[in-house]
Amino acid sequence: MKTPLQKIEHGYVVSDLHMCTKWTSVEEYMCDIRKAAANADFFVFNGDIFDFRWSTLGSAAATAKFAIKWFSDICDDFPNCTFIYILGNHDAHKNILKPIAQFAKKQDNFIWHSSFIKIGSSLFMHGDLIFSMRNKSPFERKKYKHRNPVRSIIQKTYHRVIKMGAHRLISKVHAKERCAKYVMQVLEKDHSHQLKDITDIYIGHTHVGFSDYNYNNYTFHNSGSAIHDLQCNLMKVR
Ligand SMILES: [Mn+2]
Repeated sequence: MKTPLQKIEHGYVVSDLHMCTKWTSVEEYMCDIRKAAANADFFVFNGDIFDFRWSTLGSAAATAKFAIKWFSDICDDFPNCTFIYILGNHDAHKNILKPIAQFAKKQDNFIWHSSFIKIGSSLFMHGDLIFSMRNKSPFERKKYKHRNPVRSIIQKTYHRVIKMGAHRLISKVHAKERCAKYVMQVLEKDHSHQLKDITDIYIGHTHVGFSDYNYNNYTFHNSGSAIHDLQCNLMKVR
């Protein structure tokens, strides 16, 4: 029987690594991620860690296989750290569900959830379920992608657009004030019971990193993104 998270003193969070894409800059951050994991009780990977839509691996199955291998390696390298994987819109794919559930069963220091986790007084969620109007509850992921990655020729075009700075431009729209205000509105509207004893809310998804932003008696944090030209915000959990 798994007994995760007995110690929650030292934790870290990161999100939006968008691994498997042409535009991930994850390699720049791996050294810091591993250093943090070496001294952590837990490490939250808060969604869009792998990118099934823009994967260069040719298929959803190959991308899922990569994901399991990646978590398997890091879990084995740091057995004293519990790794927590929350899905985002780019890794909520049908192909990952069965393998990740099987992996969690056999790996003692790994847990996952489709949409959120609470650790102490902190709430972690990727953020896509909050920003999606179609979704009823940000605490319950109902839909999963099923398609294979887009074709290589389209990826090349999209890569060119990213290189031109489109992502930085989109980032400006998601200023921290706006982001916190919107998240708060959604969570307090129908889900205020989920906020009991919560002081800190950690999200990703908008790709704009910020820490310690106080709004409405809560403290908001966003872990940014490891995409070229953007800043990945690896954070220590308060
Ligand atoms: Mn996302």
